[in-house]
Amino acid sequence: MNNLFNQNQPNILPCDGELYLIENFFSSIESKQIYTTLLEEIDWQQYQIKMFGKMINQPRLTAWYGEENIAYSYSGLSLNALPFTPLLENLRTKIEENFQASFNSVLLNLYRNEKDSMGWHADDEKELGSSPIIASLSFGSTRKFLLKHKQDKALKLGINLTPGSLVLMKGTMQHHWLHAIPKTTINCDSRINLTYRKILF
Ligand SMILES: O=C(O)CCC(=O)C(=O)O
Repeated sequence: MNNLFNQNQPNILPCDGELYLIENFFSSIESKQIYTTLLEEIDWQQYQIKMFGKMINQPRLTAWYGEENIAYSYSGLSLNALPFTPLLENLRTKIEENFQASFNSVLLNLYRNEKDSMGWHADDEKELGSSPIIASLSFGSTRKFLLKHKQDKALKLGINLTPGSLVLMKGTMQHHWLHAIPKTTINCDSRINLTYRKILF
């Protein structure tokens, strides 16, 4: 079994956690096929969240898939997982085989254009355990992934998430770093992101 960590994959974070970027985890042809299938067959939902006492649309569409009876709460939403589709299962297997990790669910985000975004947050929900491994795949348009250290405000990073790329977040990263996908002024088509996670209870 492959383990990409054994191939001297560099950690992009300077301290306090691990983040690995594997560009071309999927080829350009594979990425286009995966993107088209996900766009068509995923049950995309527009959820609302409460902000400053008002219900507003989340600035993206989302979906939640996983093994039976997996529920997940984030941003005040409580989601019950739909069963993995064959494609979601295949993507999971490919990541698990390459990293010797295991996942039981996936959160999908559809950023329809440059105005869609994800605010600053850490994936630190208690269901994920204290130092989760999260694998994040990107398809469609390239978007910027921003990172900032929670305590040391001078520590900031930005990486381009190109189609077919995989980001792996590990170790204490979620304790010390926030991440976000900001809106952009440059017009762009949609992007699909999948974050495979292991829900512990
Ligand atoms: O779209 C992305 O790359 C980020 C997704 C993310 O931060 C999340 O699902 O928690």
